[in-house]
Amino acid sequence: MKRTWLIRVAFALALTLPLPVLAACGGSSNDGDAPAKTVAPPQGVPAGAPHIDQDDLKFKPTKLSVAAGEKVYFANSETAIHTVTIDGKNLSGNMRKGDLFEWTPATAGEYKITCDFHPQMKATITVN
Ligand SMILES: [Cu+2]
Repeated sequence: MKRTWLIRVAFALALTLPLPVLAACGGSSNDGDAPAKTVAPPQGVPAGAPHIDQDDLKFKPTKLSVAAGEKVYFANSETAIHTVTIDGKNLSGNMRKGDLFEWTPATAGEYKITCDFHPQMKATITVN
């Protein structure tokens, strides 16, 4: 009967789905200040691209060095709304979870990154 078949499929899925989730949770927790581990970049950020994550009401990492003309990605990974405010100018607007903002500095220098909503959120990007 069709119903039996459906139940079997559902049961098989229930058995297989949790395994990758459990495997992904196996690592130790990361406090954010711990040395960066090799983790996948936030969704939408190309592998290896310089990026800053907005998570735990922090920018992660808080220091980043890039070359002039190199694209920097900012990703909001949590439900709190953040901004990417660079040297006092809100360039991103409100960023919600999953939003990406791209910024390509043209000029070498040191740029202060802040969030309009969370004064404790600070990062510095050095452009060489
Ligand atoms: Cu914020």
